[in-house]
Amino acid sequence: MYTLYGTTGSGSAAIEVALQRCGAPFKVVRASEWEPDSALPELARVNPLKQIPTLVLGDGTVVSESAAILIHLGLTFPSSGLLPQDASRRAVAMRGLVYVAANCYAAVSVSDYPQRWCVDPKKPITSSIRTAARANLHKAWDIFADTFAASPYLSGVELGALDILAATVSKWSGTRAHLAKSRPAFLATLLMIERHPDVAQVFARHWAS
Ligand SMILES: N[C@@H](CCC(=O)N[C@@H](CS)C(=O)NCC(=O)O)C(=O)O
Repeated sequence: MYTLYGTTGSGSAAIEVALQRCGAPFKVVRASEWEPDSALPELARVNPLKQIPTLVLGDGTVVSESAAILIHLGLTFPSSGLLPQDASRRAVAMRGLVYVAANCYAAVSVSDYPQRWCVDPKKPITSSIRTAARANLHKAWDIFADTFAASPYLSGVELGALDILAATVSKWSGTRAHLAKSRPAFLATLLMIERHPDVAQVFARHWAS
């Protein structure tokens, strides 16, 4: 039994989709830095960064960092299709996962918490940092779209971890609106990923309209 720390509308959605693709039993513990009534102290004990998603394995091992969690699940459940079997394709998928985590997720975090990135957080400074973070984020997605080919999924013929993470992280900070103008074909790929039944079911809970 896995324990997943997360909450609605967060990156834990990606791990829920992945765990379901693996057929692995899990429970979700609602926790997030922005919900004081959640299991935040428990999350802080397992991940001092207090970030979600954080996954605790059956033996108590803690895995945080979305790319690491998805790679771990893909390697543990090879028949899930989370990672391609072919070594070169798998290397590209892992490159993509780390790319999204390092460049896109990180820029979302700066945009969400600009006050962490200046010693004297005043409104004009924080809003200037947020604007720059979003510009960097959108550029990182444009480069992602130009670098990672979809056929039809980013992971190949079937849905994989890279699709799930890209569809999740592109939900935030104006990314989809930007891609609608800059990379409409890539946005169509993200929307196709979202229509996959395993993704649609989880996303409907996380992003109820
Ligand atoms: N590097 C982490 C980033 C995770 C992250 O920033 N998660 C957000 C929620 S979607 C969070 O917990 N933010 C709270 C904080 O940074 O204090 C990953 O790739 O999983």
